[in-house]
Amino acid sequence: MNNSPGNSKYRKLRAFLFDVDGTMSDTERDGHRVAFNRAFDEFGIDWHWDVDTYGKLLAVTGGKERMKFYADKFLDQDRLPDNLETLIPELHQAKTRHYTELLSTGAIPLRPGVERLINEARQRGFRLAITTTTTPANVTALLTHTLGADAIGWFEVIAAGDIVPAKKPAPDIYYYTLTTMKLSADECIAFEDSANGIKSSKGADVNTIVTINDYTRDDDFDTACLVLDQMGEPDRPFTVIKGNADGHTYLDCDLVIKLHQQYTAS
Ligand code: XBP
Ligand code: MG
Repeated sequence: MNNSPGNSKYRKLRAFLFDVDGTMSDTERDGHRVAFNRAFDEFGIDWHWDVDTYGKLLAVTGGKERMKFYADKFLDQDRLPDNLETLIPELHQAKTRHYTELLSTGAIPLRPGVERLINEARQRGFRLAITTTTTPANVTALLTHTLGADAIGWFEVIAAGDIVPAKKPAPDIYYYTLTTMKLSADECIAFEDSANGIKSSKGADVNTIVTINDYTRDDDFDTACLVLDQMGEPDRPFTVIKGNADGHTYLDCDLVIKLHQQYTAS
């Protein structure tokens, strides 16, 4: 089956693969960062990640990996807690608790256009998946508190956290998703917000649409199909940062299909 009847050079687009942090929602600065700091306070550890420091720490994906990176690269090695190896998973558990509590207050909404695009994709029969580095409980909390209790069931695969050993920028989380859905890369499109995200998706050959945020606006998105400031709404047009939106002012399924055709044409 092809998107254009009688034209065999196009693969049919079947699935939308969504990154979570930064793409579906601006979770990093006012969500994850705050939750890390609350966990440090709870454990009586004198670490504090301000907004700028956290931007540097985002070079490493995964909360446990990020704390290890901070301890290795940002701290005086003579002042590290002795029990760092066991402390990090404990801190991370506390951080996940603080993060999900924060989401349950409704403090962190979805980004513009995300809910609209998901609804349209569902109506038009596209298959959906989540491909993220964050902990599964965080995905459940975000989807539940923004889209409702049923939303987790809209996604055929929730590929998250430690489900693959090598996190983004490694392509493993995308390979896992494609294998589980029994789809090839050219039947999918990914939505990402960061250089680590697009390295991962494109590493698995999945074409990718990027919506930037304050932490990622200077990242390298050379391989993206389209780079936008946000997905946009009918009354809130996006700004195109790179690529051709073909006259569209917000990201809908027709634009996603066009980009997919353009980028998978042989
Ligand atoms: C998300 C991440 C995660 C979160 C923290 O990246 O890097 O580490 O910041 O989540 P992406 P955990 O958007 O590319 O998936 O603390 O649950 O690991
Ligand atoms: Mg992201």
